[in-house]
Amino acid sequence: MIKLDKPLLVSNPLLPSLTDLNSHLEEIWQSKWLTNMGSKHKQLEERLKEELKVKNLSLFNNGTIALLTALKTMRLPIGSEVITTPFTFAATPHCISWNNLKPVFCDIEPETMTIDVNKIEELITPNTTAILGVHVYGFPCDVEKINYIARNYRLRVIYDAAHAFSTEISGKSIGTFGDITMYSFHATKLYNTAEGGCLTYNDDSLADEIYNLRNFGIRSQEEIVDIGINGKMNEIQAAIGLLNLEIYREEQSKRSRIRKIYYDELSQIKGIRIPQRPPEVSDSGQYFPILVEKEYGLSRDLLFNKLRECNIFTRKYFYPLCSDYKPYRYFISSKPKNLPVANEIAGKVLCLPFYGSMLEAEIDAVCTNIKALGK
Ligand code: T4K
Repeated sequence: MIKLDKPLLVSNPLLPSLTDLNSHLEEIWQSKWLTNMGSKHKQLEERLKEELKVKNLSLFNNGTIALLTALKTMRLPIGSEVITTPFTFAATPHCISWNNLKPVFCDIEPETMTIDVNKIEELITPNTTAILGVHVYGFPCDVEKINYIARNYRLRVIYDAAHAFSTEISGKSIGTFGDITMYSFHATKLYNTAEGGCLTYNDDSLADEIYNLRNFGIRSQEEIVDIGINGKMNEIQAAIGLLNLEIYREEQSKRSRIRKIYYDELSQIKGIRIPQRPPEVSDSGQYFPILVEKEYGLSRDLLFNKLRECNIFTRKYFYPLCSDYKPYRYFISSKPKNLPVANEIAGKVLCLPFYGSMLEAEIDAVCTNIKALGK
C-alpha cells in the first residue's frame, strides 16, 4: 500500500493565473462596478452562450438559485408533483420543495445512473406537472424518451446539468433539451466561477422573466413586476469565469488522459466496474465514479476507509440517496423497494480523485492501492 504525504482530495478547483486575474480586478476597481449585471457579466453571458451552443443563457450566483428560479419560471401549481431522481445532490429535491412542489423519486437506470425512463410513467398521477432529470456525472438522461413522455402527458421538463459542462449528445449541446437546463459553476466543477451557475433555454420569452426573477423582480426603479430573488453573479465571479473559459479545455484533456490511465488500470480488477458513457456522448470530465461489486472482496465502505488511511480522500457521491434524507424518507416513492437500483448503486459507488494537476505518483497510488486491496 502506498501512503501519500499530502491529502489527495476528490477535486481541486481550476484556477486562472493570479496575474491574469489581477488585471481583471484592476479594471473592476477602476470602474467601481462590482455587481448587478456589469460589463464582465455581460461578456461572460455572451461567451458562454457560444461555448455551450445554446440559444439563451442567464448567469446566476450559484447553481441552486438558478435551479430554484428554473422551477419558478415553469409556474407549476402549488403542491403538484415533480418526478425526479434520488441519486443526486441535495440541491435537486430541495429546489423542488422550496417551490412548494413535491418531489416524487423515480428509480435509476443501472448503466447511466440517470432517471429510469421505463419507470417514469407508473409514477404519473393527475397531480404530476413536471420531470426533473439530472445528467449525473455528465451521463445524459434519455432525453428523447423523456421528451416523448412529457409531450404525451403535458409535463414540463427541467434538467440539472450541474455535472455536464460542455457535454454534447451527437454534437448537440446538453443545454438545449427540455424546457430549461441548469449548470453549476461551483469551485468543485470542471468549469467554475468560484460559486456560480446558469440557466439555458430555447424559449426566448423566458429571458425577460428570468431577468426579473434573478433581480428581485425589478423591472425599473419604480416597477417591481415579480416575486424575485437575488440570483446575480458578481463581477469578480464573472472575471474568474472569463479566464477559466480560456483554460478549461486544457483541463479537460488532462482529465481525459487520467481517465484513460484509471480505465486501463482499474477495469482489469475483479469486482471494480466502471460505468460506460454511450459513444455519441462527449465526456465533460467532471467525476470518475467506480462501482465496487461483491467480487472485489472488500465493501465500498471498507475501501473508502482504507484509502483514507493512505491519505486518499474519495467521495461516496451520492450516498445516502436523497430519498433517505430526513425530510423525504417518509414519502411512498422513497421506499427502498421502489428504488432497488438507486439503493444498489448508492451502496457501491465511489468517486475517485480526478483533476488535471494530479501527479503521476498520486494517480499511481490510487490504482496500486485499489489493486492491492482487492481479492
Ligand atoms: N445539482 C447537482 C447534481 C449538484 O451536484 C450540485 C452541486 C447542485 C445541483 C448545486 O449547485 P451549486 O449550488 O453548488 O452551484 C460539493 C459542492 O459544494 C456542490 O457544488 C456539488 N454539487 C457537490 C456534488 O459537491 P460537498 O459538500 O461535497 O463539498 P466539499 O466542501 O466537501 O468539497 C468537495 C471536495 O472539493 C473536497 O474534497 C474539497 C474540495 N474543494 C472544495 C472547495 C469548496 C476544494 O479543493 N476547494 C474548494 O474551494 O459539495
